[in-house]
Amino acid sequence: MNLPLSHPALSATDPELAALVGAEERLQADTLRLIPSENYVSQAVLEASGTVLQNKYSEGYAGRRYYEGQQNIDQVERLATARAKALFGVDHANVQPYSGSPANLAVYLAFAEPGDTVMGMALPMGGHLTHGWGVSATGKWFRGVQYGVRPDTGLIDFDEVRDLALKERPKLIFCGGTALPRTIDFAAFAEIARESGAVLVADVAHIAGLIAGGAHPSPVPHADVISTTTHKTLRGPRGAMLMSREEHAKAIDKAVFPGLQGGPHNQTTAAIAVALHEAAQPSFRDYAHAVVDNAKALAGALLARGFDLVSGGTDNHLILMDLTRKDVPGKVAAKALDRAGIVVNYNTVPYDPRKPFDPSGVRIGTPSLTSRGLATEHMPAVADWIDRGVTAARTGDEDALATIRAEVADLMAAFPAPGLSRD
Ligand code: DSN
Repeated sequence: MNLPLSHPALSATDPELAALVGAEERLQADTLRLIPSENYVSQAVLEASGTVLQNKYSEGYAGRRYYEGQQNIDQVERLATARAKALFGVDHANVQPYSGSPANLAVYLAFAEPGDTVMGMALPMGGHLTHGWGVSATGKWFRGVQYGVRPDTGLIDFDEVRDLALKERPKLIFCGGTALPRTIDFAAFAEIARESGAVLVADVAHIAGLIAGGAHPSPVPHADVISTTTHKTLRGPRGAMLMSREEHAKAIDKAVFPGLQGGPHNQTTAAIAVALHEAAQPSFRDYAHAVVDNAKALAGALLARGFDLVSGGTDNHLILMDLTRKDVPGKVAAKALDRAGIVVNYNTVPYDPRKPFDPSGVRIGTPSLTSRGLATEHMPAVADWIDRGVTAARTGDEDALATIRAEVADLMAAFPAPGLSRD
């Protein structure tokens, strides 16, 4: 590996900032990145997102802009849109949302009025802030009612979801979230949405790449609207997309622009187009399946080491560990693992008796390590480092953390990261 990478203009103009970029490149190369919502984009995606498309204002949509000079930008956006439609098999795609939260807010604008009831999974159960949780604008401006998972299984109780939907008659029902280790049953949600007269929104931000690669069932044709970020398992730039049936296309487009946003970030649209092209290749199917295989192998290795996993394991890219029985708070463990070169995030677990800023759990996932080529045979070593790191967190053994950090860097050096290696 050839780090730091050369950024000649940046280094000449702003060496202070260039040094920070170089340090981040080194960090991403040397560490085992296990945050399930992160990944490594390809060099092609990186290049597309750093182009002169940055310089252009393009309010409106292809062929219907408020600024001239769109000869190329229109084609870029049409390409991204066509690729999204083909990859996910949808009638309509809007690639302009700046990220996941604005994308979801656009859905509210398209289908609900302030004060309307909306339903989603509670944040501490694995949902997302924008699914009507109280501290979010979506919970302040709308009346959020929330479902969870069963305490005994860690799984969604569809009888509870149905009862709540029929009682509350929400305008929108969100399925999906940020800490869900199990397959989402889109058909079951669709039936409940139909019975209760709600618009079903599948927020597949975490699993979009798995869906594209055939490693998770698709929300098509069950969901009315599909919302996703583009930078998680889909391995694109930081951005988002909204997809739907034709009947909702106008409402969604109007909500994104002019309802909520100004000019689209054209350099991001270009990079989304590249990522969608990459995700349509046969090798991406292999990637998506390898992400799940790795997560299952890692879950098995953690269970063998006495870790409690919410729902008892995983069907996807994500594992939620409850460290209560390990006698280490999630935050203490996450910070110790960070010192050991293993990057995770602390997370609430369902029915967590601790506070969100100091919860009982740690959330991990396999998208990034799989992008580097690690396979199931490496998962026992990863589980072993996590186990030793959590033990060292409990005992305050900084030497043990330093030893793990060196071992991690050693393995990572053998698996160059996309976007960070120049051969
Ligand atoms: N921040 C994202 C995640 O980590 O899952 C959700 O918005």
